Amino acid sequence: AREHLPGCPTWPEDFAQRYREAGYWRGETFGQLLRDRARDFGSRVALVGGTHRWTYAELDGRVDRMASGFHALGIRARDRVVVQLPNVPEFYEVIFALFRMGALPVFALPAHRASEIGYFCAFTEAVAYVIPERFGGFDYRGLAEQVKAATPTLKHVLVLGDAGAHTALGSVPSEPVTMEGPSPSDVAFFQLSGGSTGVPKLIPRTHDDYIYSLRASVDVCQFTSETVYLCALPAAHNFPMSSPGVLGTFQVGGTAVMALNPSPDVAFPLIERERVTVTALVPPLTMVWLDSTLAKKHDLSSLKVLQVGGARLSDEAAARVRPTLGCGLQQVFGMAEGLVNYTRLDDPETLIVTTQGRPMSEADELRVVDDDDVPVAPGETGHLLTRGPYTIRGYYKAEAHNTKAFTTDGFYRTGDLVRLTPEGYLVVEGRAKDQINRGGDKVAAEEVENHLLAHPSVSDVAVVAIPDKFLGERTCAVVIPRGEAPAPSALNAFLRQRGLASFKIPDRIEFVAAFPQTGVGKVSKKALRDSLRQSLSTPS
Ligand code: J2J
Repeated sequence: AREHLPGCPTWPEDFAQRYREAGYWRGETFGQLLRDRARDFGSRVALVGGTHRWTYAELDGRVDRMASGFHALGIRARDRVVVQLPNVPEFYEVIFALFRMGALPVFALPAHRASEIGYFCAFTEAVAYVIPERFGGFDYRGLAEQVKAATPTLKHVLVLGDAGAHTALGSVPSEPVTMEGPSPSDVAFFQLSGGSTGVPKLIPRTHDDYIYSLRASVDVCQFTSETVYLCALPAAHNFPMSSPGVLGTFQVGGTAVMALNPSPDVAFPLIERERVTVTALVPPLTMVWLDSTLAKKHDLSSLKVLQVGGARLSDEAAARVRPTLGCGLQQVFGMAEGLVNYTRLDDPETLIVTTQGRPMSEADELRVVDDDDVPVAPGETGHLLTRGPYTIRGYYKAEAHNTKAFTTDGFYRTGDLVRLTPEGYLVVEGRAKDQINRGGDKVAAEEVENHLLAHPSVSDVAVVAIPDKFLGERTCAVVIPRGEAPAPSALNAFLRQRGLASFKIPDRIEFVAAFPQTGVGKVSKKALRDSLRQSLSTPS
């Protein structure tokens, strides 16, 4: 066996062997997967978006050409490439080209800015960075300029659209080259962790493990070559990529449709025109779709299933999906680190409406434990730990953190507080990790705190969640000022100037003289959340 990429923890050999023998890991790679679909479904439409409509054969050919171009630029197997593209078909052209070469995409979100991108490029020693010319009113070429100047390893900025001073994506003339390609057990890409630490953690996923997660997903979700999947959430996110998402759609030879924007005015016409059968949303978007008057103006009758996940969906909103949109609901509780739970399509309505599903694979091992890692009584709420054939054994180059995030026997500490129903379904009751789930967008408290601590008027700060009707949670930064309290708007401007993604900018800033303490003299975020909840709900 060849050496694993340094810094990527992997499964112990006895587990790997077991997962292969059981047929979970079948020795496939993404490059070959697309080649096989092009052979079996060549003339069927694989990908629709913008003005493009690519069959499997066309996509396969485009991917080869893009890979040759990358090769001509000097990009090689195992090189890291930060990919930050919106929901365009080229997203999949780029990442399959990298997969085929064995180069490793790092999936950035369109919302990321200099702080996050600079970190990804530096930490992974990326050789290239792929951006759109502009998206959502933001010009990514300036950001790339800034990041390139700060990152010595970064040789290429590849731009979809007008490249300006950079290189246009797909513009590099090249001869077809034969490349050896990666091994199935190699890392295929890096997903991003929602995180709870000062800097985002990178998640190494292998061809073997991720392709297994696709197979298990399409099985549970009953995707077939007739499936038309609408990618409405950001394409780089693990949910629309793999649960079963666009890659699951490719796994079975179906059609994926890219929506540049998840709002009803963009998504509903696409559903009508392309006869979309299934899509995935986070809870706040689900509410927007449920409340949209446009639902009556478009023929949404092709839509059979709406998947909702990323954050807790209220039972009330869940119960409205079928009557309002005329389609089934599937709750999805997943994580980029691995484990994905689904309610099943034929489950009784009460399970679908009130639980977040059960593991998709019989090989998923789950433990629900107390603070001392002792299993709780059945039905009690506890910390969810998990291990299995598609759940990572450690983050990239994060040895110290990995000893805390994983048990010694390899279980991932999800940081979620769950309860198991008598049927064996999971209900997400809360969170133990220091993170705010802003309607599916994950904000690591410590990351925002560290940025705020750099401001001269901030003596100390704690970022916590406050309840919100629409997003479920919003962020509140509680600040102990140094001297006179600065204007909240000045602090937010400071964060933007430091290049923080806008979903991490605090929704609210409160000033206090001191923090409530725990018994051991640490800030008690629980007490802080409780007192905020009280003060925000009492009119002053
Ligand atoms: C409550 N909390 C949830 C849910 C995720 C499919 C679906 C979602 C993700 C995802 C994903 C939740 N109810 N239904 O990768 O493949 C919270 C939990 C979890 C964290 C993971 C997928 N669904 N969550 O959201 O890596 O706290 O993945 O640990 O972004 O989101 O976040 P992320």
